[in-house]
Amino acid sequence: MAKEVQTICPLDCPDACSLLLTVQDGKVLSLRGDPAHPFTQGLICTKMRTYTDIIYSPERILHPMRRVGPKGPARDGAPRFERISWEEALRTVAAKMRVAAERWGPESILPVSYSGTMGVVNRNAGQRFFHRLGASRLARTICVATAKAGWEATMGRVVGTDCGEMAKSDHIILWGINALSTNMHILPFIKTARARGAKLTVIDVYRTRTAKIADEFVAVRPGTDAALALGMMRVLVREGLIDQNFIDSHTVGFEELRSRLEEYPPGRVEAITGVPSATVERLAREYGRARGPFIRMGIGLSRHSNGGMNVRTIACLPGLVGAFSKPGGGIFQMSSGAFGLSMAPYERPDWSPPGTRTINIVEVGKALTEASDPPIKVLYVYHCSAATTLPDSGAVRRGLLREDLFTVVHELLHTDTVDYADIVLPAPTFAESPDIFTSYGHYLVGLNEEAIPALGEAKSNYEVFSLLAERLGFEEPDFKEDLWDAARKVLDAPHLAEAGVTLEHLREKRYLQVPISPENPFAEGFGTPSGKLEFYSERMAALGMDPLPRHVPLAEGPETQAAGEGRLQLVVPPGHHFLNSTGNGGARNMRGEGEQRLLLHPEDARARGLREGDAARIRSERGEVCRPLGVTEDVPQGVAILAGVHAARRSRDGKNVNELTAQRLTDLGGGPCFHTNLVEVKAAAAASL
Ligand SMILES: Nc1nc2c(c(=O)[nH]1)N[C@H]1C(S)=C(S)[C@@H](COP(=O)(O)OP(=O)(O)OC[C@H]3O[C@@H](n4cnc5c(=O)[nH]c(N)nc54)[C@H](O)[C@@H]3O)O[C@H]1N2
Ligand SMILES: Nc1nc2c(c(=O)[nH]1)N[C@H]1C(S)=C(S)[C@@H](COP(=O)(O)OP(=O)(O)OC[C@H]3O[C@@H](n4cnc5c(=O)[nH]c(N)nc54)[C@H](O)[C@@H]3O)O[C@H]1N2
Ligand SMILES: [Mo]
Repeated sequence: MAKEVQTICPLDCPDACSLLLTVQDGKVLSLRGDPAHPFTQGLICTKMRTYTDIIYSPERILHPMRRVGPKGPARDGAPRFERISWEEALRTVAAKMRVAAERWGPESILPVSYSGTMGVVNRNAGQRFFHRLGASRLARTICVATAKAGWEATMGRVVGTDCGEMAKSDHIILWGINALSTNMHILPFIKTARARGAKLTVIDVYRTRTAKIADEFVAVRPGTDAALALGMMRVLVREGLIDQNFIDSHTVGFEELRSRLEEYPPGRVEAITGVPSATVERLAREYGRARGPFIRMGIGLSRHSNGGMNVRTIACLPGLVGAFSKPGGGIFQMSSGAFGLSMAPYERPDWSPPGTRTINIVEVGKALTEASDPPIKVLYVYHCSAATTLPDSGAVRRGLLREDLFTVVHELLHTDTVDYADIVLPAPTFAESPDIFTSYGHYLVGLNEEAIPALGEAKSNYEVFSLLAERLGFEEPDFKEDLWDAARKVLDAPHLAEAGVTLEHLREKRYLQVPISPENPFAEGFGTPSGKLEFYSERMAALGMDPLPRHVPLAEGPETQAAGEGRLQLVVPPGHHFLNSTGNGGARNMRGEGEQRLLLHPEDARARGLREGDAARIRSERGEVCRPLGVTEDVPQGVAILAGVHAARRSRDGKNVNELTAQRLTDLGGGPCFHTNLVEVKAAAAASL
């Protein structure tokens, strides 16, 4: 008899859906959306609809293995791994860690993890283990750190108007977000608003799937959104389209901002952003006159060298028009700050010896190839395909090839990273492993219990660290707790208890809303030092940054190349059928995404003698890749697009897109600059593909 099991999607996506799995005889037959989930309402994305391909992928890692061949991708088809027992795997890993700690000090051990599972307990399962070990700490800044820091500068608390409020808006701006691919559950709200006459504007650097369904697409040059927002603000102020009452009572720094705005007349804004000055003016007027203006800001525009400033600047717009008090008006980027989970008692940062070094995940390439005091000797990678998703993957790969580096990879699937492992450990999918979940797109906490037994000998992150702790003789009772004990700790916070968000209640209901006012989470004030929305930020000044919003030229962009040099600005956004590099192991996702193509404007292709389907060589200061060309007017001149994180082993040239991206850090929060790249594009011999 088939039964349906309610679960939460583990993928790193703002929507954190509730999914119903049809299970029979310990096998997942299909997945569908849970119609009762208030935010996701039964809709399911293309990545999850086909997730049984991943659960039952021929590339699933089902047993612990050890490497028997050379490091790196297979060349001659010879087997490079042999099956071993869990006992042997754990003994080997523990022994390597012990020896490294003794000979080079525990900082020679580096954990690298990010977001294969968003389950709160499993995602953070290694924290207390590595802290107890005294290992190098990892700054997990690869995704939202810059957006968070930029948002905090203006708004304080990382929460926003509930996206459900969009349904009441009359003008929605999707700014730097391809929601149709990455946040599709907001589309029903937008549809409702449009049925009532609302306008949808999309601001992006190329015509995305989402831009194609909008009423208006505004193409902005990469990394120039702050200038666009400042230009809009100038129009709003000059034309009196502002809410002076809101400004007087809920913001600081308006007078300083007003003088700054004089530096951004429409002509200058057009020159920086490429947006015609008449469009800047009209967009500002539409925004200022809207009954309920709603901005959904994405994270894409934060992945630039000036990303923090971009986010901070756009976040000023609703402050000028008082959008928060207008029905359907407001702004949203992330909801993460609403959950207030109690992480420290679980993660035990107090166990990490004072002064322990921190390595930024953006700079893992550098750490593996350059760190010397001490060098990294043991690398433990879990739920992250470091060789594929981290920037400057050429440097990461060179590090992973080091013969004196011992690498453990705990994975579901045979990823690029597994190719470099000394020991491979099998992990379960979310269908096989319980956890609790928050979200960064809504305000619901969710819970998941196993729907099927683990395949093969898969063990969860949580289980593996408990076993390793035992092998290393860690006596603390924490390591003997079960997963639900850890979940209970994490949920132990007064505001959650007050709202009835407890483990017991979650086990019964499966998802629960955390307390927040959906219309205006800032009704009680902003979380800034002044308690107000800060146009002027003392905290930015203290960081040595401009306390006012401004446009900062990119570290690699039009301003940094000589006239006639002709390099293009490369942007590397997410793929529709992949979740970062997850999806490379799913047959239908692979088919849907197809081979990665370089997208160029017809003029840029012509100038290089390139036609549709030709092999193009794309070179940055970091490295080069070859891709077939797609010629399209969806991409503005001067811009190049390589969407999706296709695995190196799936690419004809054996390289992934992050060969081109840099380990450079953003202006705020120490995040990655995935989209700040100048590249040279040339015709290549067809055989290069
Ligand atoms: N299908 C799919 N869904 C995903 C993911 C995926 O890989 N695939 N990844 C998940 C993860 S981990 C995350 S963090 C989120 C990411 O979600 P977000 O970053 O919030 O959204 P994206 O849709 O990636 O939007 C990035 C958009 O920003 C644009 N962009 C780049 N630079 C600029 C700029 O300077 N200005 C403007 N205006 N736009 C710019 C890109 O072209 C792209 O369309 O999505 C999650 N959902
Ligand atoms: N070019 C380019 N690069 C990018 C991005 C981009 O848009 N363009 N996006 C960036 C962003 S926003 C992010 S968040 C990062 C994400 O980077 P990663 O954290 O590397 O994310 P994924 O590529 O999804 O890889 C996660 C891996 O975890 C495995 N996994 C899943 N569940 C489990 C589990 O329970 N246990 C274990 N041990 N393994 C598990 C999956 O099989 C998968 O291989 O990538 C970044 N890299
Ligand atoms: Mo992300």
